[in-house]
Amino acid sequence: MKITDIKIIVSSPGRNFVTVKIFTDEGLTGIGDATLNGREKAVVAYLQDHLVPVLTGRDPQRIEDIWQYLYKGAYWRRGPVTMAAIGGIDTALWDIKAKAAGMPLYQLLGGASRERLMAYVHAQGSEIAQTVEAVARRMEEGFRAVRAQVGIPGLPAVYGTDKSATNTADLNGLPQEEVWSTPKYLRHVPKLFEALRGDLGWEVELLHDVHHRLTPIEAARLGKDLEPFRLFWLEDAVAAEHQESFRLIRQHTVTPLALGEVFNTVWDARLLIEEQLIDYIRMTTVHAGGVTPLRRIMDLAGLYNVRTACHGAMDMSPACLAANLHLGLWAPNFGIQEYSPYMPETLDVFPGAWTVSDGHLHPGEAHGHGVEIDEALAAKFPYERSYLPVNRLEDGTLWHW
Ligand code: GCO
Ligand code: MG
Repeated sequence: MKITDIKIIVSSPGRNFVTVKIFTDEGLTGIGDATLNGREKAVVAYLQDHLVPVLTGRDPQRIEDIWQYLYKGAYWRRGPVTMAAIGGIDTALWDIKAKAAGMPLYQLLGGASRERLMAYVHAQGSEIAQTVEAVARRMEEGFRAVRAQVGIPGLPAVYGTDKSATNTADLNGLPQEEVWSTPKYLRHVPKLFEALRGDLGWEVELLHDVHHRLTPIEAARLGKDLEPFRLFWLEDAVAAEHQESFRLIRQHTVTPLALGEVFNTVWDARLLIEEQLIDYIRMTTVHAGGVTPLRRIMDLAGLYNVRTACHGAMDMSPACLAANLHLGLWAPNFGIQEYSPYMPETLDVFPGAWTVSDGHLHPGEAHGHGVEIDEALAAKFPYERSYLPVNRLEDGTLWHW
């Protein structure tokens, strides 16, 4: 088999997606997600200028060699742009290999380790009562695990509490600016979880995303304050450049910790995994550089009691979610899968075999990863420039978003 053509498709059915589509001389095609939210065009250039030219004519079945060629062979390794580009190619190659084998991808990985994958969804409100109501609605929809975020008194909408606060541009087409106060946040969040447990009880798994904003000692304090409410996890408690920070946090709290959505290689997570400083690794197919490396990372994590929890926000396309679901169905150490329901136009452009029911996901039995792209429809949704917001403290200091 030979790669005859590779198309890089940029479309915006509800939000921007970069999709790699690989064509072969045997008529099989495969797709992979290469979306890097707010930096889409950089990945497109990396793919078009540097990867497509070296892949045409190669045997698409030699996935490992191609991955090594793109990673080691580039000399300049790692980084979100590089790894998202490689991730798009690698996912499309696994799609083709599984189609050629006549089986769903999870079978090729070693078969199912479970019947279905527990999902968690988001619930938010600007006030505690609203978030409690939103979590209750999610429970009624059948979800067993819900991430709860709440607005902070005295601050405008913060991360995770207002739909308009993600991936938009201000009136001048520039990133929106948010305002942050750690003391106000730390005072308020435990009250949310107290209310949630008081009103909704103990059956539901509750999660919370700090979105990188605390220092290690602040994160340790929050973890302690939340202990009575038995969270499923506390996510991205600090900016993770210092993996060592988690030694301190870990010593002080038994609240489980999740991390890794911004990681792009195993080297970002090695110490965290080997020292068992986290409970869940949140790396996802596209940003980890594809199925090839993520499978290895999941296996390494399994050796150290760390479970999987692939990042599944809606800014990664259904092709990424599908690959995550195949990996999750196989992984002996699967933990949970984030699920952020897609907009209808996204699902029209990316029809797929995966299903969601009763709070659980399944990748389906279609050959490959089971998601395709409707190219004609995709062409009707052209790219729209957008940014993730930036964040400042009340005195104007730039902070982690
Ligand atoms: C999550 C994430 C997202 C990210 C987004 C950035 O837990 O799902 O934190 O909300 O902010 O994916 O592009
Ligand atoms: Mg997150």
